[in-house]
Amino acid sequence: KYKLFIFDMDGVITETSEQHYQAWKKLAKEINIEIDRKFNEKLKGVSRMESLERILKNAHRENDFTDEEKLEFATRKNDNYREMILKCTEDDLFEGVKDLFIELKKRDIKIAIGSASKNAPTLVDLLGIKDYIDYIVNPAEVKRGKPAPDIFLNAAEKLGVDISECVGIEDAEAGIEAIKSAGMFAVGIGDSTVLNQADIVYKHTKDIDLEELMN
Ligand code: B16
Ligand code: MG
Repeated sequence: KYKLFIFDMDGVITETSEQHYQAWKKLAKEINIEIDRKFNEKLKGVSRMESLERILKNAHRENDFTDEEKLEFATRKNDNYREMILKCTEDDLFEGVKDLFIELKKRDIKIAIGSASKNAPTLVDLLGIKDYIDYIVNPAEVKRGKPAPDIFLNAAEKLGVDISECVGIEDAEAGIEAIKSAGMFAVGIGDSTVLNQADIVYKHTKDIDLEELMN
């Protein structure tokens, strides 16, 4: 029935939102802006530059900086973030992910990563899952980020799989919206009341039931 599973990364196969938060918090502090964990929820699944825009806007500082300065802020944040994630190992992979990948491969189903993160290839390496992944979407290559469908459509196109044979797995509302507007089957990970646009929701990635999905 399905020939390609496209996984979001942050919140689906691992959790790097804390590192994103710490790196943004550090950068924000350097330009006299405070952010908290509640606000960080608004940055999940959002691209690096858009995250920075949201942080500045929230502090009413969006007109205080040149594009060049903003680029420097984003680079500084990313340097901090990369330093933090370099400590990631296979142990940081969510429970059940590896077994799920093995099961998908057994069924000859392709696996792609559809993350908004430009650091996805680094994390895939560190998490030790490179051998299972057929394709990692390069978010720099697609026009629009989530909730636009581009990231998911790009994976299907590159692997030559029909949209009707694709499943997208996401933990963020914007991600589910992206999968649905791509016309794919959407699996939500998290709270079913929040991810109410998804076709099916599991609390955790380890709860994904392939028998249920494939029948
Ligand atoms: P980078 P996902 C997203 O990952 C994160 O949730 C979001 O917080 C981050 O800003 C974005 O990636 C871009 O990341 O700065 O590494 O390019 O959930 O789409 O896997
Ligand atoms: Mg996510």
